[in-house]
Amino acid sequence: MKEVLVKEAYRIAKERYAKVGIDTDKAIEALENIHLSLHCWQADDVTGFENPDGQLSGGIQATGNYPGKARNMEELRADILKAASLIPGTHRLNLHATYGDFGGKFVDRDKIEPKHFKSWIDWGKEHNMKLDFNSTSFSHPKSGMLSLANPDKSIRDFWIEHTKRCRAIAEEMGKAQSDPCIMNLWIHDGSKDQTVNRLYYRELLTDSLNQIFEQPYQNMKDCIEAKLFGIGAESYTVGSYDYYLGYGVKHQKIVTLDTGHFHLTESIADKISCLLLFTPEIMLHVSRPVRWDSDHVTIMNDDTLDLCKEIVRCKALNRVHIGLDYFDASINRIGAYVVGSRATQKCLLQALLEPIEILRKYEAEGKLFERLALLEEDKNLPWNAVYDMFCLKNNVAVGEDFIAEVEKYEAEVTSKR
Ligand code: RNT
Ligand code: ZN
Repeated sequence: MKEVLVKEAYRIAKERYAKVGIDTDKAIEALENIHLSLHCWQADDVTGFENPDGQLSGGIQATGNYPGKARNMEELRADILKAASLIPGTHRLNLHATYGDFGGKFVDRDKIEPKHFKSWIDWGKEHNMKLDFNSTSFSHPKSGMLSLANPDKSIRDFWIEHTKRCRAIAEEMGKAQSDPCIMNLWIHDGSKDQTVNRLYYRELLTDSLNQIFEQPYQNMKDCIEAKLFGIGAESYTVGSYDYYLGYGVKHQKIVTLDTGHFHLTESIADKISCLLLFTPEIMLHVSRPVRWDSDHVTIMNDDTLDLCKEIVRCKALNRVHIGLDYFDASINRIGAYVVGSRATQKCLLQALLEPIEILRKYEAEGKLFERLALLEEDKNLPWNAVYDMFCLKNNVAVGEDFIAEVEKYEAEVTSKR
């Protein structure tokens, strides 16, 4: 993209936004301070390094067999760095427990230790990427339909032990990066058909969580992720939204909102202000459900825009952690990373550029036509010139130029795998 054009368009946009009281330089600065948590699992379809031939279980599915998926840690790291080089700003990396550096040996989930993540910590430091973490209860012989809510004590204890160890690993990560590691806990527990024991499994999960969270930590934060249903677990999910909302409020834990984990007409944006009032912080898994929790690549649609606007309108950027969670195996995986991350940033930027003071003044004065009119005109303001400037400032390909870069990496690297 011609630099002079980007600069000229930005000059005009800056003036246009000034008319509605918005400083575009400040919006760029604010966007630079938002660090997305990039999900490591987009590069290899949630395979991990524990058992590269293992099947993905737990009611989630990566569909497609586009060539070039990362087959080992070196490839995964290279792909993540490539993707990050096309996403303006500095970002975090969200690791699952199955992505440890196990040195070619099988290390069972109840045996993982901080040492298995030492090379990730070093790598993160080297590349200016702070780490977040996730326990992994799926894709394992003991996963079944129930993990932390399993009536079989030995299985439940196995997963409790795993999750406790994950918290200890997250604590080490947080300490090493002098910034809390956000640890997400999602389990697939549920049942395909009707159960007559809804309360019982939830009691078991509560007991497991209480044991897991017994140990306090300073350098990690706990998140609990709710879900509506999974494939093969359509009739009942132990960790439903009502369940985790209750647990989160009672025990002051962070509730993770995955945008694919609700009824499709439910507004995730509307949940932000509620959680902010009753839970300490919020974790997001930004995704795109198409007809179900399909984990399509995030795009700049109304759902993502509404969500970002709510965060900014609530002045809650310092209390909301923004992670991505989608896995599309049917297109170039690095491209998918970049499209979803840039789309999220574009939504955040539009939120930061909203003439909120004028809108709120209209609302306070009962000028409802004016409020509606400005909301509509806001959609027409040249936010895209501001995003282009943001890319230019961060030395990242502007606009569609990144497509050629992804293609080049495909030709030179991923197509040879
Ligand atoms: C599954 C949840 C969960 C996973 C990752 C891999 O529905 O969204 O967050 O996608 O942990
Ligand atoms: Zn998720």
